[in-house]
Amino acid sequence: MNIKNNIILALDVGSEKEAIEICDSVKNYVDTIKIGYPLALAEGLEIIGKLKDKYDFQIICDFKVADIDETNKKICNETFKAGADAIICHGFTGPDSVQACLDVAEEYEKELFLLTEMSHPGAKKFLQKAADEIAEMGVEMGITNYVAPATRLDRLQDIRNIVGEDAYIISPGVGKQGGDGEKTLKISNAIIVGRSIYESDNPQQACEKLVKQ
Ligand code: OMP
Repeated sequence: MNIKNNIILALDVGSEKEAIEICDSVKNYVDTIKIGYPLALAEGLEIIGKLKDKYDFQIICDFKVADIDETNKKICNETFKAGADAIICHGFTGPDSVQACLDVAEEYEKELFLLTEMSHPGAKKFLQKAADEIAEMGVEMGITNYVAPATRLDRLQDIRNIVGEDAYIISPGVGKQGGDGEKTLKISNAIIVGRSIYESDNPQQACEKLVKQ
């Protein structure tokens, strides 16, 4: 994926109105938006098409798909049918579940991001122990896009070492979760930023700061 300024806006707002306000103010800085459950549950999957039509953004759907293969297929199918350019799936569910997502992404000629280790403190309890193996599984499956944390640069580097320099890593956790954008971008290809932009009194300035770092 080619992402403007290497910044993905996590648009975790609760209504179309708020989404439009933020998108209007940052559209010169970002061209890739991540939509997750908050906005999709509030406004329905139609929000994907609406934002794509209005702004020509690339849309990554963060549904952290984590079910059995047959259900994952259905989730991915609905998401790509609604116009998403990419979907994020969990890796802890194992290869059959992830392969189902990969198959549907390929069918639509869209992209899949495999989530390895999460960025929040709770990820240390269970997920961190499996994260290297999840990344290794991704490599074995031929996956080239990954999500890995900006909040633990040592772990981000470990995951980079496993997936290789040619893989595309996007990293959440910059700003409100404590991660540093500049340091993260030395290892990752793009950062995912939500609240530091959409909760800011001046979202444009928040983007400018991230671009200049
Ligand atoms: P802020 O913390 O507000 O910048 O938002 C971070 C965004 O990244 C949210 O949409 C989270 O759901 C998402 N995220 C994480 O914060 N940590 C992860 O490990 C994975 C994700 C994600 O998959 O995008």
